[in-house]
Amino acid sequence: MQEAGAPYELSTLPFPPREAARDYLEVNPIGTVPYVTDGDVVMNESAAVLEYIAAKFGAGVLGVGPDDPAFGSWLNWLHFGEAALAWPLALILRFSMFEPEDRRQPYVVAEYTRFFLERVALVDKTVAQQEFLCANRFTVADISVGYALFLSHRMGLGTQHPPAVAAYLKRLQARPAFQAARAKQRPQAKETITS
Ligand SMILES: N[C@@H](CCC(=O)N[C@@H](CS)C(=O)NCC(=O)O)C(=O)O
Repeated sequence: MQEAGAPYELSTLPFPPREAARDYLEVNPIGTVPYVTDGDVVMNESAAVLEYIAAKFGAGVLGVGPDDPAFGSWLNWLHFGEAALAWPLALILRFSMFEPEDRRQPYVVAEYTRFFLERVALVDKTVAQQEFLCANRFTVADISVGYALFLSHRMGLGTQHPPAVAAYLKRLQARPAFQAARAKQRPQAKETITS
């Protein structure tokens, strides 16, 4: 929404909400984030939310249309971020940090770290040759993949990002909309963590 220059309201939650914010289950029974509403529309799949925002608020510049030769590549990267990159990170986080110590699983963490980094190598090949993932411009596919890279960086995996990926993530983080989104999250995140 920041990239689209559209207004939005943000609420952050302690994680995982199914344990730390039980009331949230009344809103989203599966307890996951993100959870997005727009009037009567309710969505909880990240790639679908990005496609929705691009189509509805992106004024044609955040998405790629079916007549564009980059359409297939755009859809692929848009889904790659969530369907290939983000879920191994969720497993790593869960079994290295969120489970009680006696249920942590170093083998799962090591295996899915390897798995994640193999997939990052595919991003590396692409961003070593071009500024953005597809269409020669920034799109919501860069948000999808960029989010997973950003999360992995925050988890301490940034030192294992190949150089072109590290440079790509830096480019994304320098974007004014990224900076503005972070500034909006920060005060709420502080409150959530200390409460
Ligand atoms: N496929 C969903 C995944 C949503 C999801 O599982 N989110 C994780 C965080 S990455 C979550 O909320 N987990 C909470 C839990 O495991 O209870 C998406 O596209 O966003």
